[in-house]
Amino acid sequence: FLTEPHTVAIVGCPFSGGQPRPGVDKGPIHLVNAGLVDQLKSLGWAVEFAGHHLFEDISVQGDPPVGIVKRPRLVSGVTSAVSQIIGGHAAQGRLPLTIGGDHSLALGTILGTFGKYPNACLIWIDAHADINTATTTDSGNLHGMPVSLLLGLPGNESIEDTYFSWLTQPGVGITNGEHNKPTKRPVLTPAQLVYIGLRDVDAGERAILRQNGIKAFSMHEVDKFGIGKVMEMALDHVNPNRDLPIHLSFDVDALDPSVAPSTGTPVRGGLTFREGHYICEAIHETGLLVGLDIMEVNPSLEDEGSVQQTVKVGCSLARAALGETLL
Ligand code: 4U7
Ligand code: MN
Ligand code: MN
Ligand code: MN
Repeated sequence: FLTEPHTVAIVGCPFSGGQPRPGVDKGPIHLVNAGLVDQLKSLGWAVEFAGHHLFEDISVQGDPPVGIVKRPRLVSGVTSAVSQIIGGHAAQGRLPLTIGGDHSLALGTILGTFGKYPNACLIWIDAHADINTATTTDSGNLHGMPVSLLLGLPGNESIEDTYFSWLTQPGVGITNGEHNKPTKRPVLTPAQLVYIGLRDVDAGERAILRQNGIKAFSMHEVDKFGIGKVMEMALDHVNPNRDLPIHLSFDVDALDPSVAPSTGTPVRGGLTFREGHYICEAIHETGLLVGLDIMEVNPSLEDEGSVQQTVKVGCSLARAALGETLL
């Protein structure tokens, strides 16, 4: 990993199957219609965008819930397709920018980039930890569960083997003792992950974060230390020598609802406009960004003005992560 890619591939994923509210599948269309392609070109990037991925071939028939986990077959089908698309861009040296769509899509985006960059780190910006398992989830919505599946945490047995067996990396020196067969390993380890922006973490998720020693900077730490120091500490944790590739997964609900109102699960007390942009700018400054997600823009929620505001913020976060500066 030496060269920064100079082509960004915009991967539009109009998908809402990881949660119940219609409209989040219209997010990517709005972001592109707002001029995202030309905005990134103006920053000096070659931009590849070949239309949105409709995932029409993925079966929706016969997709019963597993326990309360909803639409496992659909989410699995779409996100495994996403992982192939993202993996292809990464393999070609392009920087994939996935625009969602709900955050279950990160199952695919992160496997995609970590397939090419297995030692990368994941910076997850969100009001939520999205680390419920099939056992801890109260909603059954897979957009609240991608991180637990990526980490291969216990509690997902009921869906893992049937639906998410593809969500692994080839094993490296790990063998299954009894048969001495190479086995698969999770996409991610807890040490490769850091959160910023959390403020709505379920009890089961808190236990998971604690038990796995996962580093998280909640809004409390953002208030206490300021976003500059928090970014430094976050990078020190997952990227101490500033030499590892970075995947940034940004859920717009990390921002305060006054900044990004049109999203499915808004939570008050979030990041300011500048705090959100500072995170993206600081990651750009590392020169290590290899994958970017802008997720959970839902243009069917709130009034037209709020929608425009949220869509514009989504575009400007992407621009900040891809090098837009203030001076
Ligand atoms: B998002 C929740 F219970 N934790 O599991 C759940 F609060 O991608 C919310 O961050 C998940 O928007 C939010 O359903 C998922 C809930
Ligand atoms: Mn969220
Ligand atoms: Mn999320
Ligand atoms: Mn949300």
